[in-house]
Amino acid sequence: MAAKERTLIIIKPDGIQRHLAGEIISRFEKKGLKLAAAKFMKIPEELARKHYAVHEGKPFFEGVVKYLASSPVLVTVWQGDGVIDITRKMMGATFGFDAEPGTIRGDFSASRGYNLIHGSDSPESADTEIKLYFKPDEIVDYEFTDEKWLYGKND
Ligand code: IDP
Ligand code: MG
Repeated sequence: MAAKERTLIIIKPDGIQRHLAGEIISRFEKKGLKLAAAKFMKIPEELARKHYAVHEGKPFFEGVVKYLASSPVLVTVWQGDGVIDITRKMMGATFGFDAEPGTIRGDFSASRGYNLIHGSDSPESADTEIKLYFKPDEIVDYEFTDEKWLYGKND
């Protein structure tokens, strides 16, 4: 897996309103993932439509667009080996009531749609989604001083 693998993670409106942004960010930090960009914003409906374009035509499409645009969110980019798979596992299954305990959704959501967090599901969608929110020069590339302790030498 490329070390420069990146993913788009959004703390959704319910995550901000329920005061869970710090908790969620903290989990990714403690895992050793690297924050590469962050933007606190209210997503315009037009952008929410683009964000969820793959779901256009599905019964929940209009609802999820309105939800994403309903209140401010924290849009972030995280970087690291396998970051897409790692963050998807840490998020848990889509519906809060299905998600395993120990995952973000499993620990904090009992809802279908209001599930606190968005995370890209493939390198292709990460690339498309990151470009919706960030210019290339807004994504910061840097080294952790404890990189060798986080990732080991023999991996
Ligand atoms: P994901 O967020 O786990 O990748 P997707 O299938 O990509 O799940 O769906 C995008 C978002 O749309 C979900 O996170 C959830 O907020 C919402 N959503 C998905 N399916 C439903 C549904 O059946 N009812 C209501 N909202 C839904
Ligand atoms: Mg998805």
